[in-house]
Amino acid sequence: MEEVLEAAEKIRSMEVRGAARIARFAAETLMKFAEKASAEKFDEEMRWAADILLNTRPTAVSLYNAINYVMRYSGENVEEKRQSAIRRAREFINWAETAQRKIGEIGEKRIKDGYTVMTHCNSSAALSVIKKAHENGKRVEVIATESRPRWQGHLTVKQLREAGIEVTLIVDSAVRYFINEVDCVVVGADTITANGALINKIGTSQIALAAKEARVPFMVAAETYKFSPKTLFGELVVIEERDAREVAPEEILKLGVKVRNPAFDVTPRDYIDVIITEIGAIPPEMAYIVITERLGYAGIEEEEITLNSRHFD
Ligand code: RUB
Repeated sequence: MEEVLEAAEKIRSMEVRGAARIARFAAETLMKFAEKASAEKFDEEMRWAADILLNTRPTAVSLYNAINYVMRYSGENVEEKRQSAIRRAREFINWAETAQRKIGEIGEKRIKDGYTVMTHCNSSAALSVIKKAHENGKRVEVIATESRPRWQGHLTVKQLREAGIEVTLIVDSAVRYFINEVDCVVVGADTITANGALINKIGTSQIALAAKEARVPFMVAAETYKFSPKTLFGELVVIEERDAREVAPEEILKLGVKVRNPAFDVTPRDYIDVIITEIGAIPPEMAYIVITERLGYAGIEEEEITLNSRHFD
């Protein structure tokens, strides 16, 4: 139980961050927990662990989808259930890894030799696209935003340099200044709603706006487990607001200044040219179909969207 609490703290404190990594980490944590959970109260203990993990960060639906996938374990007795949960966790991790590779292969076709690509925050799916283009011998340069207040852009520039890719770091507010030097934008996703809107790191929607004005294609790299079943029934995605101290020092806070620190924002589908998923490059208008057909939520009632319901078949 201690390990689940520690894992939850790692997600909350952002030691483990990024929608894909959070999802895989939650599946791994549940897998290890399932190995040790008691025979007497297996279901109860698994639900406890799932709840703890779920209540860490509210915005990325990947966390919900990963936990839901594992919690659909089944079996005639506890040992069968245990093995089923372990197997399902492995399946999810495998899905996540395969999807990211596939996204790279599909997305790289949109990047031509000599392109300058802008990216925001630190998305493993977006970087998979850029790195694949580079691996395939295309000359690619990247303009990466700092992504304040948590500086995920620093991770991005390090990872790109490790891959041997040319990169320029800019402040978030310089996006419009540089947008005319850019051939396309590639960002990741925390959640994609049923109507094709993107929820991603704060600042993403401003980049989309600048890109549209400059007629620069705006691409999203997102595994299908980033699509949100709950939004089928009109549920709004909760945007996480983090501690004011991430943004302002104590000397400012003590003046009584109100500080808001939303971690994500919403980009409407009209600003998105294409979503690169592991099942293909799709228009945002297809989000509903991805949720119903690919994730298996067709014909499901709102009250059935709970952790233990039967999805993903
Ligand atoms: C991370 C973020 C990333 C998406 C996609 O936010 O917004 O763009 O999660 O990343 P945070 P990936 O740092 O607050 O978790 O493609 O790796 O899933």
